[in-house]
Amino acid sequence: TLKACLFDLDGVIVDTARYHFLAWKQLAEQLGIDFTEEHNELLKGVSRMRSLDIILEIGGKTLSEEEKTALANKKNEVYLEYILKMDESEILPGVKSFITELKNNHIRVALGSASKNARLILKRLNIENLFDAVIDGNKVSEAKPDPEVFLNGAAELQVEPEACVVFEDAVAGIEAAQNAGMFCVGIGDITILKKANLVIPGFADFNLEKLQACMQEDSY
Ligand code: G16
Ligand code: MG
Repeated sequence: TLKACLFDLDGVIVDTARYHFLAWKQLAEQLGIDFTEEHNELLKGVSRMRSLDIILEIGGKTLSEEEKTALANKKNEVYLEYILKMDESEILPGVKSFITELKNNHIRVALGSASKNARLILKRLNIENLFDAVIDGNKVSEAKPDPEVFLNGAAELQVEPEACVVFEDAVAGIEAAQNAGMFCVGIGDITILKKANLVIPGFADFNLEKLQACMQEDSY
């Protein structure tokens, strides 16, 4: 039976990918690297340092660790300027009422994000109090598709992985959920997220009853 739901942040609760893109784009331009929205897809769900490595690979540049740390910090400062302007209106449609429905049904809720800024974003969206646990980029060492982030979430909630459902928009995140032995709901395009147990375009037309019906049907 379902006891807990674990949510990815970017692409599931809020669309911060746009702000990551604008901040990386600004940095790439300063480095003389042409960074496009198509390239940005490669960064989804990936850590900050790995994102920088991908951009440097695109531009064919090699830098020292010190230089990379300075650039990653610089990008984050620009990103934070966007984040600090966010408010509740940026929560994606239906997700807040779905989480509220889970809480009303005594299902525990956690965040499982690669972002080190996750708590700040939850605060800006005024939904930090909805989460029983927050596992973010400060708490994990292994990036998705490693299951660490979701296994830590289950452990903090004191729920066995088999009783957890993960909501993810990135392929690496879906793989992480599967590596953790959890039922996974993909948020987005079914042709990209085909490995998920269930794929929905968003939470607008979704509820707990539908989730439970799909979990029963699934051979999982
Ligand atoms: C998010 C984004 C990634 C970003 C990562 C790290 O992950 O999808 O693009 O690189 O966080 O973010 P930060 O630089 O804020 O630590 P998720 O797991 O929430 O989708
Ligand atoms: Mg995501």
